[in-house]
Amino acid sequence: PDLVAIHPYNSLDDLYSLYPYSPRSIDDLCASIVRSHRETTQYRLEELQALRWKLFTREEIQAYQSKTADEMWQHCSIRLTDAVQYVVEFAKHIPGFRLLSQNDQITLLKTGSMEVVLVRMCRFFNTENNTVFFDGKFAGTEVFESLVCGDLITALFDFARGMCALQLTEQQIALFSALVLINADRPSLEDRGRVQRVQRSVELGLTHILHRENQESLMHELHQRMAVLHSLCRLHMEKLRWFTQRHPLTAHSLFPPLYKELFA
Ligand code: CLR
Repeated sequence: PDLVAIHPYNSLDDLYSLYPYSPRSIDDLCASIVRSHRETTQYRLEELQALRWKLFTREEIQAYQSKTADEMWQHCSIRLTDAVQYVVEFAKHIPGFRLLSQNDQITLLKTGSMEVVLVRMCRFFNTENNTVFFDGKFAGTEVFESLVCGDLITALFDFARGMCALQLTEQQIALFSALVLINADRPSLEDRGRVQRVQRSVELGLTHILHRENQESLMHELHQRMAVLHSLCRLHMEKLRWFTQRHPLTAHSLFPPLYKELFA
C-alpha cells in the first residue's frame, strides 16, 4: 500500500504543526493510529467472538503437554514472533514513527513490541473460561505446561484478565498500544526530544478520545498497566535467558531470527 496515502504526515513539520492542536488534526492522528491498529490485528473482534468456544480437546492438550520444553519453546517463539511482526507494521504507520532515526525505531521496537503483543492479548482472551487464542483454538494455562514457566504463564493470563476488565474499545486499545511503543523513557535513545514530541502527540490523542467518551479515569489505570507490562517483559527475558542456557542449541538454531534479534 502507498504509505504516503495511508498516513497524512509526511514530515515532522507536518506533525508538529499540530501545535496548538486543532480538534481536526487530533482526530486525524487518532484515525491514523486506529486504522493502523485495525489493519494489523490479524483477527477482527467479530471473528474472535465467533471462535471463542472452540476449545482444545483433552487429546490435543495432552499432545501439547507431551512436547519437550525445546519443541514447545520453539513453537511459542514462532507464534510470538509472528505477532511481533504485525506490531512492527502497526508501528510504521504511527504518525511520526518513521521520521525517527532508524536506531531509535529499533530501540523502541526492541523494548516495546512484546509489550504491545501483551496489550493485544486481551482481544484474544476469553475471561469466561480463562483461555487465550493459540494455534486456531482457545487454550488454558495447562496447554503451556511443558514450557516449565508456570509463573510467567499465570502472570500473562492475569494481566490479560485485568486488561479485559477495563473493557477498552478498539480505539482505546489502538491509542494505548501506540503510547506503549512511543516511550521517550526507554534507555539508549539517540534523539529523546524527538521521541518525546511524538509521544506527546499520541498522549494528546489518547486523552482526547478518553475525554470524548467521558472516561478520563482510565488514564490512571492505563499508566499503572504500563508498569506491569515492564515487569512482565523483564520476566519473559529472564525465562528466555534461563532457557537459552539450558538449551543453547534450540535457542541458537531454532528460534526465529527476529525473536533472537529482539530478545536474545
Ligand atoms: C497475543 C496477541 C497477538 C496474537 C498472539 C499471538 C501469539 C500468542 C499471543 C497472542 C498471546 C500469548 C501466547 C502467544 C503464543 C504463546 C503465548 C498464547 C494471542 C503463551 C502465553 C506462551 C508464552 C510463552 C513464552 C513467553 C515462552 O496479536
